[in-house]
Amino acid sequence: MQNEQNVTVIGDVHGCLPSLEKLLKLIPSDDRLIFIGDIINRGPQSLATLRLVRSFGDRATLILGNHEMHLLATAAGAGKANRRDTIDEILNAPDAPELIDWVRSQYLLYQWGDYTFVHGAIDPAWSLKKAKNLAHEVQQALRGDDWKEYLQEMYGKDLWDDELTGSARMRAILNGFTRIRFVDKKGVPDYKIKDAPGNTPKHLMPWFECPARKTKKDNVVFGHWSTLGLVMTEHVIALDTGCVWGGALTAVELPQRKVFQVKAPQYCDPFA
Ligand SMILES: [Mn+2]
Repeated sequence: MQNEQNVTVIGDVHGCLPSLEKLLKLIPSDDRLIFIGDIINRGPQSLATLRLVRSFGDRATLILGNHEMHLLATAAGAGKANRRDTIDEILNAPDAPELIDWVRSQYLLYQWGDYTFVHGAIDPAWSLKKAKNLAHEVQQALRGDDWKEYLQEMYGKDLWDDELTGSARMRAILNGFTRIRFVDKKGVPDYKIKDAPGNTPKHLMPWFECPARKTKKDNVVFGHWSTLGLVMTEHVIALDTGCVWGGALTAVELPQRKVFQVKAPQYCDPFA
């Protein structure tokens, strides 16, 4: 049985507040909200977007995307500034400490009914049970007093291995949830390629099409991959439709899979 209340999952907002406000008008007001991550950065109103999502209190849950992790690492003094970052307004805000504390209390993996929500992927090598344990491990570290220390070496292309410890283990877990797009037939990620499927080397496939993937019978919802567009198959929902790039902001109401979508103005040029 599903929970009685519906849940609406919302794609990558990237600080596009007007599009989010328009979308929210379409969503039933008693739905719970799950933001699939990357609510901030790149777009024009990251601070106001973060404040709005936090103001929903128990109604909203945030899945941590690579841009939320980048915010946390930067707040921890370990961030590598990117010329397209628009997160300074958050870090300089009077309520920055509360906003950062709220972000680090959120989830790499969240479950509702038969659905599992992650920002980018579940590493094909992980069973659902293992993924839950690994997400929990990082979430506990982010919620702890030593979270800034924990994030000091967050950036790197580490691949998962059961033997990993320390910062390489943290990086491989974060990559497995927030950065994977393409993998080979054994499920090993390739972090270099970000295109839509079709322009990619023949030995690579989208992670969710990998025959070796251990979660292929689980229902997984994710964002992160704007060039993929809206995907809905028996077990997979992908809903980053590139609002910051001038695409659309998409939400899907569960369990009935009703789609809400608003066309979005372009704030970022993907080729700039
Ligand atoms: Mn992302």
